[in-house]
Amino acid sequence: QHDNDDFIHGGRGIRRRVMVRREDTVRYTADHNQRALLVNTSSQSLVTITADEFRKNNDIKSGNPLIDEYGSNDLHRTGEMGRGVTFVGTEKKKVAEAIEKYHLNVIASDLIPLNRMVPDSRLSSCASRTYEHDLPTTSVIVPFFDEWPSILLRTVYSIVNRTPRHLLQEVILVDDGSQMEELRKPLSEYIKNNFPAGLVKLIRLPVRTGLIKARIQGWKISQGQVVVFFDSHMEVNIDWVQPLLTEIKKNRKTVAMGVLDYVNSETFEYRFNEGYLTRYGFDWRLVFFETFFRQDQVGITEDAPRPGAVMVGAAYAIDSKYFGEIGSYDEGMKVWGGENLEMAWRVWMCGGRLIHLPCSHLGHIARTQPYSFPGGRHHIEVYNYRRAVEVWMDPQHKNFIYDHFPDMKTMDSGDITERLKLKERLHCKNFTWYMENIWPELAVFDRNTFAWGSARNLQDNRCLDNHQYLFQAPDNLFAEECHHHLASQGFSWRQDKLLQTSLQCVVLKQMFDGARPMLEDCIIGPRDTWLHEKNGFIKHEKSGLCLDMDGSGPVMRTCQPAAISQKWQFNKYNY
Ligand code: UD2
Ligand code: MN
Repeated sequence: QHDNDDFIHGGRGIRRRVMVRREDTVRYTADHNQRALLVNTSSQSLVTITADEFRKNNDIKSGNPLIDEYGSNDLHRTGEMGRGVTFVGTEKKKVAEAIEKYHLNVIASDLIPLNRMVPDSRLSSCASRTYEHDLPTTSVIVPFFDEWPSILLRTVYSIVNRTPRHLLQEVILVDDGSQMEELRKPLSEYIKNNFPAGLVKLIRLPVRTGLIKARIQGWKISQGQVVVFFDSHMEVNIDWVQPLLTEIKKNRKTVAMGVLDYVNSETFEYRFNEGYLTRYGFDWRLVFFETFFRQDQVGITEDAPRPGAVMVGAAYAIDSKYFGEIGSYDEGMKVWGGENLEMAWRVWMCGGRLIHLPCSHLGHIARTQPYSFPGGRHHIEVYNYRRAVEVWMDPQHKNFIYDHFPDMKTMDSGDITERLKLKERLHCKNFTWYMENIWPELAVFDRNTFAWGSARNLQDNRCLDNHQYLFQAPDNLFAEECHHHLASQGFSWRQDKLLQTSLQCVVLKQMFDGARPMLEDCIIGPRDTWLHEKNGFIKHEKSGLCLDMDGSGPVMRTCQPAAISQKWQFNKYNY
């Protein structure tokens, strides 16, 4: 009964969402591009209306007046309350063309009020929270490149209408050298005619510099005590800013993140995961993904702040002066990508904190990038990643990264001496500290381990493989021809006797001859321990069964000392 519409697209381009599973809570699957999709979402119902009805309801041309913070009182308008729109008949073809061209449905956007209200997506306990009146003033900085006008303006309306006016210093739109004709003159005129004088500012950069530099330009002219960075296709929820500002007021060295909801790129339906909060993680491929919070990270109440490991990129607030002190962004990074990892590592390692605020919600349209990446997307991403990796990681971690990006090790990624000086000046901790304290979920293959690298079966010569968590059967442990790349074949036999691959541990759910070993998060609960004899057995300690191999892959068998199929060799031994 679920068609694709019931899925939420991960949509950070090629950076797939993979995940660490929490049993039976949220189920994940993947689309044909191996992009991970999240199932079990709550959804507002879609409205299907005809083209004529669309036109009748379309109030965009009459201009939307500013309204109070709870949105329009006409809840029947097209797309009101975060409802999506779908198309019938001849409209469908036009819509398909628009999506092809803009990677999202600009026709739908034009039909939905700029000032629509969205459903309250917060935990129910958030609704009754009250916040101090006296909080830091805020500048919201929105860089954009060729963003469709109604989408950009809906972002602005939502900020203006749903941020307490005494806290909103300004909204700064930074046009990063857009080429789109539709964004020229009408935009500045629209702003002048529709928003309170001086509240919404527009600066235009003469050439495209990428979102990282564009954010810095916006920050430089901002006057608020706090800055918040936005994408140009977002819609904020009720009381989104107060939780962030409250935490910054308590501790100025705070990066405060809201929870991202999803605005569907084809229907513009506003969706959210009821009661489910997302944390973010990364692995040695620098794939950025959604995961869950550990039990020890959940506060006294469910809606209390929770520590984060890395950040999604936009939708966070930071004290403006502190942003400068910790080195804003690496201005050597180009276009898009990597700055979110770099900033999170830096903030944690240099004495700050990165937290999630469950009561701050913001909707974001996920879509693939509609713009070009000079030199190619892969090149830009690897370039930015290399800058971050070279500055912040220790040699041992860098090697895990290079193992996945062979072109990165020798590539020229510009001068990083200023960033290294910054690290020195701020007396930052090292990456080993970060891994042990902030992101222990990810295996540091060669730390506190007896054996690591690939694990090869001496009989059939295949290696244990995690399939890079590509969701075919996410819990399974596989065997594949050995290529020894850590991302899929990196396994460690740890000093605490756990058998771990990148993000998970090998466990046995049932203990009988013929049982299949599985992968599960290491960090939750007591995990199975294993014994290993150099170039010999890998034995499940509790059951006494030995890891063997058959046609379908790894399997548990009664130990037989003579069986070659029960002999395993790691490619690196520390003893
Ligand atoms: C995610 C983040 C984004 C940023 C990015 C990695 C969220 C919701 N989004 O990207 O904030 O951290 O990962 O870098 O966390 N833009 C420019 N100039 C350019 C390219 C983009 O101004 O040359 C603008 C663009 O119009 C948009 C913003 O930068 O408003 C982010 O770009 P995106 O929406 O394509 O990135 P997204 O959501 O995949
Ligand atoms: Mn975006």
